[in-house]
Amino acid sequence: MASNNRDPATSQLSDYKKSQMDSNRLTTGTGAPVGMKTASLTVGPKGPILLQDFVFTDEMAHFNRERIPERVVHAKGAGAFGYFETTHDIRKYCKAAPFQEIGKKTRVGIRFSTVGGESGSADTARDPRGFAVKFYTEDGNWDLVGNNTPIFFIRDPILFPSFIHTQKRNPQTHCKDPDMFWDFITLRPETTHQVSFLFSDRGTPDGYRHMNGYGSHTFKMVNNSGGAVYCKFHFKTDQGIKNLMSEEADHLSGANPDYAIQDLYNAIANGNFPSWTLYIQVMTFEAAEKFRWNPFDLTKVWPHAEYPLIPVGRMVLDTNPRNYFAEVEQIAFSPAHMIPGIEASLDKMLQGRLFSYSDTHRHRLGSNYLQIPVNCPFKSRISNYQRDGPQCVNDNQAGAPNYFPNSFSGPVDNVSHSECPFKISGDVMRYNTADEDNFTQVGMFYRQVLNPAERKRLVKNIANHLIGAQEFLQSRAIKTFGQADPEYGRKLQEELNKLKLEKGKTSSGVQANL
Ligand code: HDE
Repeated sequence: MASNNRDPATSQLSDYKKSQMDSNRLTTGTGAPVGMKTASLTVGPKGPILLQDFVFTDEMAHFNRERIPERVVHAKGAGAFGYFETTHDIRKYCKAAPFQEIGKKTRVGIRFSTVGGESGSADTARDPRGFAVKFYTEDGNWDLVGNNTPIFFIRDPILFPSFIHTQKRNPQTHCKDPDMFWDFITLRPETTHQVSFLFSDRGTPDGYRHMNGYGSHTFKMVNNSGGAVYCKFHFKTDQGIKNLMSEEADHLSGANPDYAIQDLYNAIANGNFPSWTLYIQVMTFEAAEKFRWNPFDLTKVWPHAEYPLIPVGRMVLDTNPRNYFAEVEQIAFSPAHMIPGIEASLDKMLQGRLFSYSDTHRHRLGSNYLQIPVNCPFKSRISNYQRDGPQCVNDNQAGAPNYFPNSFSGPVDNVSHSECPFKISGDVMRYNTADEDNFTQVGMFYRQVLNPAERKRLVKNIANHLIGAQEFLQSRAIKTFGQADPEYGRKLQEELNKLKLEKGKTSSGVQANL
């Protein structure tokens, strides 16, 4: 509720005041009332302070520990809550709890984010956007941890730490470094597809409400009879796609670095609830074996003409977080948080992520991160043999036995919840994937997805960034983009030549998280 013609985000404090009957009693962390909050306990007016001043030490010691590690990627973000409602029957593919009844509503928590920037970085920087959804189901929490693009830069997770280092800061200068970025990109041509998305208009979405979300990976869906198919998830924005032109995005980076957080908060506070329609693409196991590309390659899409979108339901965000740290900073998504009916595919990138996320949560939030209220599966009671550990804040499963098997009514397993069996064979070795088809779909994106004006802006956006890299990297990039489409390379060369004629032109004015 906005007051004095200010938007809901800027009038949050006055709205809070209106919601309070009386002031609360001020206490220490132990609940003891405080006599005076504005003076420390001193010997005489000039000090020193007594060690017995718990009001002071309690507050100062807590303050000293306020920061937890920020996410190593996706550090800047906005969160909200709402529901997912199933509108179409997909039970022939999937037995997952949210899809078992038309009209069924499942609570969701969502976090949108930029990727490369730190927690205080600008919302409108050129970057992919994270689109992570937590479904609180009666079979446990299911996280679909996607981005606003259906593809990714690499196809083997072993490259991820290096790739991310090139998006972040130079180890000596602590500045963003176009040499690092373009060196890696041009040495690993499988990045060309996602880099082309990134430098198109889609690299600077207008806030978080006007973009799609994609599960991106190939997942497996299992039905009630044990039948399985491969699938991909697509959330299409009901607000329509809207992107910022680069100049506008650059301007907003300075004028309002929190543009996207504020936009989402205000829309929800004003009752203008954003929504997305969920679709799936489905591929049978037989079709996957014959598909002309590796269907598990995250640098490629499944063509919609062959694998049409099947509608599933609608996600609506109707609730703002009550506290950012508690509910957004501490929300912990993991692709490994799956439920019966949704399983992993062979996708190497997905496999790498199945390890990485819960690992980072144990470091960032502690080994009991699933006890934090926003992560706690409130629709499904936790009953297992895990005990103790730092910050155990629930009843630690009280007197229930802590070993299995047991004869004393501890929780029992049930084979009906087992994963769907599948066959796999192959020679164990490290397979080099660098030379797989890196360019066919990029050429299709350049020629068929983008219109002439969008192609022009794509080339301009790349040139404005590439101009900051060394000449040999520029030449390598032109060759790479030219392999996707000769015109793409040629236009990039022309644009770079034009920029070089403009005296002193460098990429330093371009706001990008790369
Ligand atoms: Fe992530 N990613 N990622 N990522 N990712 C993280 O997890 C990682 C990838 C995505 O709002 C981290 O909790 C690896 C693809 C989102 O809290 C970390 C690989 C996609 C978020 C991590 C990838 C994503 C993250 C950092 C390559 C889209 C933010 C903090 C194998 C399909 C979630 C954290 C939120 C966050 C690892 C690639 C999406 C380090 C190893 C592909 C939306 O664990």
